[in-house]
Amino acid sequence: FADDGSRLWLKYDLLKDTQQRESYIALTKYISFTHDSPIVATAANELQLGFEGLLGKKVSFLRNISGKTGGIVLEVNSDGASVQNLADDGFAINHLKGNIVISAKTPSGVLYGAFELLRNIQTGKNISKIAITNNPKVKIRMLNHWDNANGTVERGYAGSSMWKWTELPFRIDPRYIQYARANASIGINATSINNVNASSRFLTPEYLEKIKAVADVLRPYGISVFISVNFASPRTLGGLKTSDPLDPEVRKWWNDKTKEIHEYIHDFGGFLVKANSEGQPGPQDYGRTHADGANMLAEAMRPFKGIVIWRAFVYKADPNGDRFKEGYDQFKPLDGTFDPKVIVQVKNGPIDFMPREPFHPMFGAFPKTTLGMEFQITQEYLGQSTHLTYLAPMFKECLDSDTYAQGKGSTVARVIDGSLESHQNSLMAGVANTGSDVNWTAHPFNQANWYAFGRLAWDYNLSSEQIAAEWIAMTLTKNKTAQDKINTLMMQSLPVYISYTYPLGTAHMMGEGHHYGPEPWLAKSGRPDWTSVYYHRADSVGLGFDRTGKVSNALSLYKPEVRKQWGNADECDLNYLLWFHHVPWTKKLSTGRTLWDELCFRYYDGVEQVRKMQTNWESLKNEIDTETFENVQGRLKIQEKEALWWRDACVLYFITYAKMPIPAPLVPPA
Ligand code: GCW
Repeated sequence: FADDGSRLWLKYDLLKDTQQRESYIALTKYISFTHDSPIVATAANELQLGFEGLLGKKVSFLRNISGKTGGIVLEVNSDGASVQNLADDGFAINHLKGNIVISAKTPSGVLYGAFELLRNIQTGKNISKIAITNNPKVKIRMLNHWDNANGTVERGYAGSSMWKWTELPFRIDPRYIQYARANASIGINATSINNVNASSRFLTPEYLEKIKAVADVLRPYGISVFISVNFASPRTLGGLKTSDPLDPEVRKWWNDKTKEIHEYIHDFGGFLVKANSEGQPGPQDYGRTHADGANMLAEAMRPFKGIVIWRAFVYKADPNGDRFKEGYDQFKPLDGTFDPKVIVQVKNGPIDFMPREPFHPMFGAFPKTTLGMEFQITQEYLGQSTHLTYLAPMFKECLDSDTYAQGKGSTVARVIDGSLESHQNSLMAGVANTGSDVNWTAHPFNQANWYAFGRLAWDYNLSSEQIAAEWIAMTLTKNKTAQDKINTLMMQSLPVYISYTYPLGTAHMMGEGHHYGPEPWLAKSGRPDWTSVYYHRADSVGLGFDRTGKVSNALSLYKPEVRKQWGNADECDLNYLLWFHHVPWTKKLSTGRTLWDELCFRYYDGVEQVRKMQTNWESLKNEIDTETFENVQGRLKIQEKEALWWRDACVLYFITYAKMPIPAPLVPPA
């Protein structure tokens, strides 16, 4: 039986080790719960489904355990010591009076606990003495879909949209339920279902009815629905003359619309807004600020529990400016003016989801604003669906970065979880990589990035290796040696990708528009800041964008400790070097090579490493089901071809400036 990947990491195949199976069977004789809530029912059903698959037996539900032992008990809201230290979505799993008790303050906590217990069994842990207390670090753990009404997905590489707008609300695609299960299993509790380049159509009664149908499916899995809105909707949809956020008619329109939405979806999550960015309408069209726009929507949301998520991804077409500074500059004067219901959602880096960016300078610089994180799970600049690139290390590199906002240890993670500046709310969003492909993400390994995003949003202290280990054990193989090999492969994949695409802190040199493949020579585009030459600044002297003051003073946006870390070309981490310095081709780097030689070395080494990844994958042939094995094998061939493409395009382009030969050891003699 070939595995088509559709079950993601929730495979629940029968455990082959009989002894291990018996030990679990002895502890799962029944599932008991008394709390009447759809979410607790979801938890119980999921446990039943999991046990049936993994242990090969149907476990029944019990209302009253009356002294029985050896089962699973689901408890909500008990005053017991076990829930005292729990946050709303947190859970405790303990062996109490002969039963495994999952307790939580809320039904969702029980659901997350149930998935944790299943994960323990799926990964072969001993649960006989289980004792876990677990709270999420971030409150809103969210996917952002860039899905359009016509079924396309912006930057989607796994088929068309998973939302079947033409079928809704009448037909519910069973995949919505699989999607909800997968998300709940990793703690994701919110989703915005349409593209931030938003069509007003999503606010029409026709679409609200469809969105309601989706919300009804997701609710029992603890997932709330958000809508991305088009800021000009009062004009385009409501027929008003303006969408000026200070206009009373406009405000009334949003108030009424927000009420109307709640008639369909009583627990509506809120709005997500891209405004005055890349041609989208916004408050600046009327001389107003981002805060004016966001606060207007927050006011409309006041009677309800929902919130407003306002994106900080803004920049203007200025050939002499530095896009690096735009979000910071436009939002900095507004710190302290946003309504408490507003979260400003900031991309991890200042440019745009490049394979490696320094953390966004807004983190740590906005003490009076709740900042949310926006990661991109879909791999727009990271090999799309053909390159194997495991993203957990990238997410973590950003979260672990120290902003020094309040001295050492002021990490980006602590800005995001609200602990550094005492914010009540917190948000981590990931741009989804899901599509209509049978296996959801096209590249089987891209599933791991969805998985890793959810796990890190729940707990950013988990290591990339641990997350990979969980995913591999649940998804690919139970063979320990094979698991370790795959883990190594995943852990090296991001540095390898960066080597043959964007080494040494280069950025934004991809093909125009589609963003697939290299185009470092791109010098003319619709906008100066969409070209490659704007970013790499190659000339006869050297390579890189000086942001230490000569060309741009962007480095000054960071705290002194951070400036110190990156400000001196002799000491700057080579991974960030060309983000901040224009380095002469002939300069000796800490590796002992000149910049030119080092650049060539990394491009060439990247290709070699892909070849090693191929060989390593080949050695796993007998451990992985054929369909997945061949799927990855084929994609690795594309990856090798395209690594060569990146290498040759970039090296042969930069050689025209460096005017030096490719170092001899890299090129075999003719
Ligand atoms: O990364 C860029 C993408 C756009 C995207 C934009 C954004 C949704 O190329 O496709 O638009 O970012 O984040 O708004």
